[in-house]
Amino acid sequence: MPAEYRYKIVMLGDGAVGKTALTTRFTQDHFDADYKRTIGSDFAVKRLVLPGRDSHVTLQVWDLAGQPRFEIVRQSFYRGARGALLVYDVTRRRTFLNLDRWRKEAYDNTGREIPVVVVANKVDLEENRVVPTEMGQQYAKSIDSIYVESSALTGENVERSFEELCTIMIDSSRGAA
Ligand code: G3D
Ligand code: MG
Repeated sequence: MPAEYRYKIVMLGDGAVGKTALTTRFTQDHFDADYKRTIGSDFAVKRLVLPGRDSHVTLQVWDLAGQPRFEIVRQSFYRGARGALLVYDVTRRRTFLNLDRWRKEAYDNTGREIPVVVVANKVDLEENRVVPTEMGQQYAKSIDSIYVESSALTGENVERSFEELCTIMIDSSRGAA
């Protein structure tokens, strides 16, 4: 019998880095350029089978619009979160530099360090790229995390980002048990 897991995860990162596009691509397997700006917070559910792990995971993926005005929205967003995709846009340096702010916000709201995967999104825009691979890799390593390059537009590595996070969450919950 495969092991069954159920996790809530949150999408973190600056506005327009592709959090909603990645969530949509992952949960509905398509890229919707007209997907409405996230209002408040919202979640989608996806069930996945982890390759080589004999594990089934039901993921509740929470997506938030920027910095919500209401503290209550932020509290319910982070409540019970077990992991996060820390997303930046490889064509905008500031979104990379702000990753630590998002980690701090997650820490302040969950009271602990949750497992994260660093996601360098929009790698299809190679000609506009300003954050090189090595920089992202180095950052991920410095926070003891995993680095993935993705494109919500082409679908490249979208599923993998979520799968890597699931693997880390499973391992850390085993470690805690
Ligand atoms: P957010 O949820 O983090 O705020 P969105 O970001 O998912 O709303 O994406 C912001 C914009 O970037 C959207 O464009 C979206 O289509 C685009 N985008 C997201 N991911 C990718 C990607 O991997 N490659 C490219 N080329 N574009 C991407 P619009 O024009 O609708 O604002
Ligand atoms: Mg969004």
